[in-house]
Parts: sequence; structure tokens; C-alpha cells
Amino acid sequence: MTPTITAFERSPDGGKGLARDTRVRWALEEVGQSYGVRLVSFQEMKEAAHLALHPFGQIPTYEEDDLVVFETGAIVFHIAQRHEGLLPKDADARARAITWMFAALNTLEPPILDLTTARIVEGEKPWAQERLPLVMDRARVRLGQLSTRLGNADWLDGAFSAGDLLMVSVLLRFRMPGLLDEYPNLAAYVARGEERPAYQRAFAAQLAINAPAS
Ligand code: GTB
Repeated sequence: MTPTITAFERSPDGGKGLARDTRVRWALEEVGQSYGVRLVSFQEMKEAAHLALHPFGQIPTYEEDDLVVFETGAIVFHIAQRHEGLLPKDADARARAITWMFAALNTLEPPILDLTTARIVEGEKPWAQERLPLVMDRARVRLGQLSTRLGNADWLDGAFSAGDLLMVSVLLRFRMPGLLDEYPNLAAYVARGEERPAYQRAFAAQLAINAPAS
């Protein structure tokens, strides 16, 4: 059965592709799997029908026959296991690619979430300007370490994998606060991800829903 994912009825980013359904769309596009999308409002996300799919009332979710998966890491992993193209066949290379999936979500994503909170949610607090540089510097530590590991390579471990898909998706969020450009090899890595035809299709699909009316 064609899987169905959920996405924001209208993403707060106005189509920049930063909401997490873009990663799932990208994975589906990489493996050539068509999919349907059910759009949900913020209110619908907190209602019983959606909470039955996603206990935390968020997007994205993934439904395929009787299976429901939530959490983008789990969804991308599921897609990568069911289809060829996102994880290497060699067992050790596969384990390393999966390691990069976890590194993207567990090591790189938390500092960008902290930074988003510090800039947007706490931005007006009297102590915000004192805290922000500390949060920025913690993000720089992780970006610097990743930059060193990537070096001049195109992808994190040989061929493009689900690890790169999630890492590029996470790194995209460092662009707006201006941190990504401090690491030219990471900026080039993200650009390589964005150039992939599958990413372009995923981006265009979310933009078609979220672009502000002109
Ligand atoms: N750990 C979960 C996962 O990886 O799937 C996190 C899911 C999540 O945070 N979903 C967000 C959500 O549903 C949307 S993506 N939020 C609504 C809520 O919690 O009530 C996060 C997001 C939202 C908006 C932007 N933006 O506008 O730039 C970027 C990212």
C-alpha cells in the first residue's frame, strides 16, 4: 500500500523545508516510493485521532497498511530497511551509516534545538543576550568536530546514506543563525545534499503546500 505521512497544514517556516516532514519526503523520494500526505492543523495534532498515531501530538507520522511509525529517525530507518538505496548492504558499512543517523539526531540536533529555543522562545527574556553566545558556542563545538571528521569527503562514510540524509537535514537548521557558513566544508556538504534530485522533489512538494500566497 502507498504510505501516508502527515505534515503541517501550514508550516511556520513558510516553505523553507525545515519542518521534519521534509526528511521523510526526501527518504521516500530517494528510494522511489510514492506517498500520500495528510495535512494537519496544530489543533488537529492534539486531538484523539492524531494522538492515536503520535502520542506526542506532532508531525510527521508514517502509515503503511496497519503499521504506524512516528519519530523521523524511526521513519527514515524503516524506509531505508524496506527499500534499497539508503543503507549499504555490507553489514559493517550499514552499522556505520546507522551510527551517523543517530549522531545526527542525538548529537547534532540537540544544540540546534537549544539555539532555536534561545533565539526565538527566550529571545525577549532579560537574560537572553547573556545566554545566547554560550548556546552558540556549544553548537560550534559540535559543528567543528563534525567538520573535522568530514574533511574533504563528499559524504560521511563512503556513498550517500540515510546518515547523510538526516545529517544534512539537521545541518540545514544551522544556516539561519549564520553558523553553517563558518564551516565551508559543512556548507558544501549541505549544498550537495540539496542538489540531489530527490531532495529537490521533496522540497518542491512541501513548498507547494506552504509557500505564502502572493
Ligand atoms: N523527535 C520528533 C521527530 O524527529 O519526529 C520531533 C517532531 C517534531 O518536533 N515535530 C514538530 C511538531 O509537530 C514539527 S517539525 N511540532 C508541533 C508541536 O510539537 O506541537 C519541527 C519544526 C517546526 C517548525 C520549523 N520551522 O518553522 O522552521 C522547523 C521545525
